[in-house]
Amino acid sequence: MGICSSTCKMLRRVKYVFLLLLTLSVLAWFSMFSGGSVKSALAPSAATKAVIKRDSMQDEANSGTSKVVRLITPTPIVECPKESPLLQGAVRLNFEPSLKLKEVEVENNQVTEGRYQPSSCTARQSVAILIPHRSRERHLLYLLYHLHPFLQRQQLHYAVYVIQQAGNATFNRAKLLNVGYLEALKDYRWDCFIFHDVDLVPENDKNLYICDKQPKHLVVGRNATGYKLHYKGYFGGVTAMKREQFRKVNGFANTYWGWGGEDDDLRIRVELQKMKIVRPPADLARYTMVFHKRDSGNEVNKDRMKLLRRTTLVWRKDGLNSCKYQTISVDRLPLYINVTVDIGKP
Ligand code: UD2
Ligand code: MN
Repeated sequence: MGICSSTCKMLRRVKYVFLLLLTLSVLAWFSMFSGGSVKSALAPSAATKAVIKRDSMQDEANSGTSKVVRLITPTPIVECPKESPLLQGAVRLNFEPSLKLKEVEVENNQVTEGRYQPSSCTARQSVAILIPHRSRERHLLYLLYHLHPFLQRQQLHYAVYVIQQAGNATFNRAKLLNVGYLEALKDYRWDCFIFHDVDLVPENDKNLYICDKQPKHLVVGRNATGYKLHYKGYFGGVTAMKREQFRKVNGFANTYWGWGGEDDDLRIRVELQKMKIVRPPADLARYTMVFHKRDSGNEVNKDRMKLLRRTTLVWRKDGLNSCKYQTISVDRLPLYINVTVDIGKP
């Protein structure tokens, strides 16, 4: 009995130890299980993954043929107000000779690959800024310096495209802008396009870079012309057209090589479609044009008057639908998308 009782005691102790171990292992299992569920709450759930995938597919679908799939930050639900509270009106422009690209990049660190969208609200329009360019680096720097904060104060979703004409053949502003339109649509289904000279800096941020029901001419006046409209029907410098408006007129003519005429040609196209050019009030639509001489390779186009007389006959076959070019490179730089292109020669 004495022996039995000590054996029974030992057996009981073993039982307790066993029970304790069992409890501990159950607790361990439980904690592992709940740890897993915390992790899974942080990781995208199947539903979230589906949303992300749909967003990126949407982005890809919008981007036409583009292979680049980017996850853009989720768009806030609230639409931005009609008038941005960030506007300042007339702004002081600054053309500091020592300005460096790096400084402009640092000041605009919310711009990624030339693109920006407000974080607190959904922009009312998505706008592509198209800048035709060759060998005007200084002008481009001043424009980027002023334009990025200007567009951000207007609470726009936007991207800046610089379309560089490769080679030394005669410059063709209009064809470069057609290329810009076609290339930008490969990235995103922009609502509105701003065709923008590199040397024109807007002086008032109430001159809105959005498209209206009618094509809009944004440069009523500039310093060089005493801020007066150049001539009736003038449609040069900076213009805004909706995606559909520009497609309807078949874009710019591709056949204007050298200086002049291409802007008047676009006005004729617009009028042929019974559209009417609108302008913001003169006190807002003011620009400073950085001083320059006529560039070599952009001599006056002596044929421009002759070409303008044919616009009515040829606009259907000379334009976006006949724009042939070879893209040399598309570089997504911090502050703009640089499209270098071979557009041929006259
Ligand atoms: C006027 C128009 C411009 C256009 C041009 C005739 C205004 C304010 N602007 O500009 O829109 O109709 O006449 O073609 O009325 N460029 C280069 N590199 C070159 C040559 C031109 O980048 O070598 C680009 C640049 O964006 C420049 C634009 O083409 O701003 C127009 O050329 P411009 O500035 O020499 O002509 P401008 O000031 O007479
Ligand atoms: Mn100019």
